[in-house]
Amino acid sequence: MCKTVALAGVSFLAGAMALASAALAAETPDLKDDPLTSPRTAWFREAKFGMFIHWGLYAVPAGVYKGKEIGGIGEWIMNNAKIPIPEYEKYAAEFNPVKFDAREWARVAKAAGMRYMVITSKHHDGFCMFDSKLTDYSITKATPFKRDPMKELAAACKDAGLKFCFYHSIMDWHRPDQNTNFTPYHEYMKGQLKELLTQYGPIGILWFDGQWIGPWDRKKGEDLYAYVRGLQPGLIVNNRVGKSTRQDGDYETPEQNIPAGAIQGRLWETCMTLNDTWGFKTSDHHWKSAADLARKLIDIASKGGNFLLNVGPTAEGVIPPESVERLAAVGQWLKTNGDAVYGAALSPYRKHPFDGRCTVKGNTLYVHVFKWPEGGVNLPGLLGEVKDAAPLDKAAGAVKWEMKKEGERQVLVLQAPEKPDAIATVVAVTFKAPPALDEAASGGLPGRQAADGTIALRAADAAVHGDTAQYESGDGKDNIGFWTRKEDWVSWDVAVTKPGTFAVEVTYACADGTGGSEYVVSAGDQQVAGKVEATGGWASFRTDKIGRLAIGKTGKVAIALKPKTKPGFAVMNLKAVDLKPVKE
Ligand code: FHN
Repeated sequence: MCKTVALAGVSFLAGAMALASAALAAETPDLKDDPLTSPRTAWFREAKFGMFIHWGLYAVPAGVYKGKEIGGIGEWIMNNAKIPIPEYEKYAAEFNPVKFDAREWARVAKAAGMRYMVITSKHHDGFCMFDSKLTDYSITKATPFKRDPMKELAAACKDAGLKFCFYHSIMDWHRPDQNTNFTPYHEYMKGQLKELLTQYGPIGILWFDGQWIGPWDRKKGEDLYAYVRGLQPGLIVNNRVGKSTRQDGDYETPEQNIPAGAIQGRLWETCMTLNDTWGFKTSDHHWKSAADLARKLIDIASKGGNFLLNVGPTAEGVIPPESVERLAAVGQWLKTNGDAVYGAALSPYRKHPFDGRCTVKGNTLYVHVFKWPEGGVNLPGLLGEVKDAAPLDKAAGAVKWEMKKEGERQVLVLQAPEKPDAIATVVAVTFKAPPALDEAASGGLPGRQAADGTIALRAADAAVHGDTAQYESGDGKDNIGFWTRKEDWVSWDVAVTKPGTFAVEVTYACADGTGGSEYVVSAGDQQVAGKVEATGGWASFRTDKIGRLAIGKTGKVAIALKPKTKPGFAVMNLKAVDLKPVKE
């Protein structure tokens, strides 16, 4: 009896341990999985398009304080208007979003063709848009609304088939103690993240922000990454969990701009406003058009990225109608053409030889034509045999196509259909095998040599190598910036048709006190050295003639700019490298 019991006991114990270890295994995340290929990120790589929502107390002032319009983005009003904490807290008593309807917000996202929703659980102002046991500074305890909108949105997204995700700010203006003794705030933040990751169901992404504060560092970011993944192993975490370098988190987060091309070795997602502010401002009517938004999505997809497009709901809980209208139009286009975006891979062209973009899926090259030129679209350098070419939108009519020989290379010519799409006509070109490109023959290299022999290399076309340097645009910026590591460098592949000797000119900006970095510009085994001088500001550009380079052959040549030293905070803001032929 005893033996049986013993045996039974042993098998019971073994069973329990097996269950426990299975549970533990489920709870022990694989922190080393590669985000580029892990099953954990498959939904993100398929989704391509998500809704960002900035919603909080800042929607009450909506950009106005004491009767004055406050400049800057709406959710920064506490900082920009220098509103003292006790003063700002008073907005909570006015925050009663009686028109909030979680299902309507999920419907708007779905109708836009969005596949996930990232909403501010807590922005920099520290106000919690969820029910927390760790503070009374929350929507459930400090406002007449009392409900937990995050609970309602989690349910609505589940029913709508949208991934529900949180934005969470590390910086917290309601906790100024974080700047003097970070520990108590650190525990508070981790406690709230535990609430968010254990009380709202499966969470797709934790979108950190406000990581730039002094007390935060990459080690804390690594620990926090492991902590939140331990709570939900399937979670995706952005690079702002650390210090937003390419070593932090699972993916890059370019903001308000679209990189020149794919970010080598990393998933990435551009976040962008629909007007100019993340949080609602009554005065901001600078809405992007539906066509512009859809083309941005296409551009991003052609470079292998995701698009996180923001709405800023009002204090009543309403998504501005101008946003709803534009999102619906983008969704309408995606209804017909979504196959060319969702789960599509990046274009074989780094520089497209027509006004449009390409994406790829299996044996199909999707050609997204924004504007049809006279004579049709020419796609040089494609390899392989075309089986068919037809618009995804059957109502557009047929597309005549022809694969021509042009010297050594093939050129696919697509003629416009009868009814091209105002946003983009997508032509599905089916090959017998996955589409491939002879880049040198395609004319689709980032760097090109002009008829006069000049080689003009722009920041927007550079391949960026390293952890922090990145292309930045908007507000007068069009340069490689955030260049805080001398190990980071940039390059361009150029199709050289006219070899020779070139004068090298470098256009850059550098704030006072941060000059002095030495660098080399190389082409093949040739190189010429330069030194960064302070120019008076990160947007005050100057051009240095740094010497001469010889390029002795035709074909694809890699031209690189590599720092050698970095005495200051950053190397430079690089706008361009120009190689001008020298008459020997
Ligand atoms: O300061 C925030 C800003 O308010 C907004 O949340 C954006 C969205 O990515 N992130 C920070 C600025 O980089």
